[in-house]
Amino acid sequence: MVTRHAWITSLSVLVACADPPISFFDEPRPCELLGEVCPPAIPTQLELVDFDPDGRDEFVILGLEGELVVGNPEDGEVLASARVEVEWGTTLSRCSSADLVFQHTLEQWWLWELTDARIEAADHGVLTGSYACFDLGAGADTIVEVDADLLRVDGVEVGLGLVPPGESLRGLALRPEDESGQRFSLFGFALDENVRMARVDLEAVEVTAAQLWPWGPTRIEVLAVAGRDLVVGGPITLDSGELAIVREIDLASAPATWQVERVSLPWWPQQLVLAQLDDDPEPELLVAPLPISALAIIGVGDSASVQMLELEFEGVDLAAGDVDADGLDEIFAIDPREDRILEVEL
Ligand SMILES: [Ca+2]
Ligand SMILES: [Ca+2]
Ligand SMILES: [Ca+2]
Repeated sequence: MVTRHAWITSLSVLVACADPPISFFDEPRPCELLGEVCPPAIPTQLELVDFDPDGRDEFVILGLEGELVVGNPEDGEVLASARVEVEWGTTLSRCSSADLVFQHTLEQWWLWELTDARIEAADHGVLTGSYACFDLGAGADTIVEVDADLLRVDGVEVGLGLVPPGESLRGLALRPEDESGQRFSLFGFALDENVRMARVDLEAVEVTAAQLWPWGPTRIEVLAVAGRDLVVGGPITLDSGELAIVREIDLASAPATWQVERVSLPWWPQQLVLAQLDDDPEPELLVAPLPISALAIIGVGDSASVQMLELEFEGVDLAAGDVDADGLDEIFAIDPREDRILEVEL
């Protein structure tokens, strides 16, 4: 508690002197992150990135008061921190690159570069549609924006032909189709909760296939690309949910083809994280309800295998990363009752 009190005191001083929205601490500050109350005082978002590129992932924590902190999961040392703008609904997500995180509020977005012991704003803009950062296939992250039915990438604008006037695509996910960074499949959903798919060629400035897949009667909570597959999940009844694994998606053929495998769950899937938990190079899906009181580990392979876990705490914001450089990911969540980060023991 002494540590926490000291942190809050120094933070208040910092706020008073700082030029918002960004400020930095001069020196790393020791603190127990795992199992102890730690900075930020009230963590709300968690990601893992390899901040000092040694193969071990570090914690990136966003606090309720706008503290963005990189911490060492082993000893809790704070490696870098910045003050950022937050409001209700602010999210933080990891980009494909090892040292980038994407943050947005309801009105603005930032791309943060975590490098050279610093947190720096790499890009920044006003939020007008749906945004996310993706590796389009060329090995570098790009901000992809969908505003109404228009896709914008690096100054190129392409009409998608996916959503009715006045609507926009939500839950963006993307699958590169080659290594050019120019051709990819784009997935999302609109107000009617049907999955939209499009094959985009930035070089030709064209969409060669725009498809709709009727997901089901209830709303979509999670949507992500896992390897070559699309994963969609949401509630089915008041106390059950479903995950659909959409395989062999071929948007280049006419008509486009795909296959759907459905996995039933005893709760609504509201958190979806990709992780590497075994020797099989295919990613595993970590799926959880909110609060995170249970976890389904789903191997997508040729057919889905499901392992169900009950957790001893109710967490928020599931995240995974390899903190000990053994090639396998560890699983973490924020424990909001104790304002700490806990590891999910498998
Ligand atoms: Ca590292
Ligand atoms: Ca695997
Ligand atoms: Ca590991």
